[in-house]
Amino acid sequence: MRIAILGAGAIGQLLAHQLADCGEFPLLLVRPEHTPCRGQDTYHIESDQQRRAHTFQWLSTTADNQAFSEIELLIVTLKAYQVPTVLPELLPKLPLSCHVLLLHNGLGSHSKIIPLLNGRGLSLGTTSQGALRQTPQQIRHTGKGLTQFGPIAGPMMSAPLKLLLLKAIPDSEWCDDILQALWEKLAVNAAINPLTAIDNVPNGTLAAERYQQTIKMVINELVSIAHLEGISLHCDKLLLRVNKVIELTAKNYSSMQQDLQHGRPTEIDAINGYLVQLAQQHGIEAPMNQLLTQKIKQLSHLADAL
Ligand code: KPL
Repeated sequence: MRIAILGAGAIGQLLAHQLADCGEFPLLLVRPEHTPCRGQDTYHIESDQQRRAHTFQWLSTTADNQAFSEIELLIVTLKAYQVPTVLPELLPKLPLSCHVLLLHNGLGSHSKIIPLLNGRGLSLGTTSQGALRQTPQQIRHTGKGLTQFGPIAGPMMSAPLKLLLLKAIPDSEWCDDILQALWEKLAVNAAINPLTAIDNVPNGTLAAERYQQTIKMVINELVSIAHLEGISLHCDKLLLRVNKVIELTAKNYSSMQQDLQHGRPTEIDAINGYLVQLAQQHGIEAPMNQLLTQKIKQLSHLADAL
């Protein structure tokens, strides 16, 4: 099987190692700034238990290469805001039989990709596995976590590809109703990510009583918007889930906290910003999600200005 990964950051590399552990070495698709346009490198992964290394071939996304026509599954681990700019240029190079899996925090990017699929199948997914990039080719696997994926448009992922992913990725599951699963994960990210980024604190700090009212407001707004989108969620269940993640990842810093601290763009538009956008479309208000979105944008602009 020929699998390619677009977005060889921490999560992309983690999946590459996990697939390689099952004997499937994915092709890494990288930005065109690399010269020459194809090559191979050894990538390292470490965790508390072990260190290991695998050699992966990589190919520039702008290369004119026969290798693209052999790709059966493209796993996209770009950030949500990169998907609509990077993927449309690559799609025409992929065979019509290629299946695409988008795996990122937040929701919404798929609606820009569906019209461009031209008959290709699309799945969506989310992972709570933790990984940190230490050098361009070295990552640390910082936490276990659930990975869920499932169909959203076009032909379904083939059974052999599905089985391979389920075998390679620990704690992974196939969800026929992936949108429901993604909304539940969106609730976790909408509550934890902006608050930890604004206050520059690890996830565990949000267990303090002073954050609970804000978290409740974020979740209540999300549940109302989800309802208008035909997704049924329950505030109490989501609050329990958010607080469980806060407890389990207490020492970790959220991805948005890290993005803001490193001066990188954040995923706010695909998380709380997406909720605000949907609320506007439905003619309702989402004041807490709007406030958090504005604060993150202000802090990002401040960081840009420095
Ligand atoms: O997914 C996460 C993130 O940081 O983006 C959580 C679950 C909040 C863990 O930090």
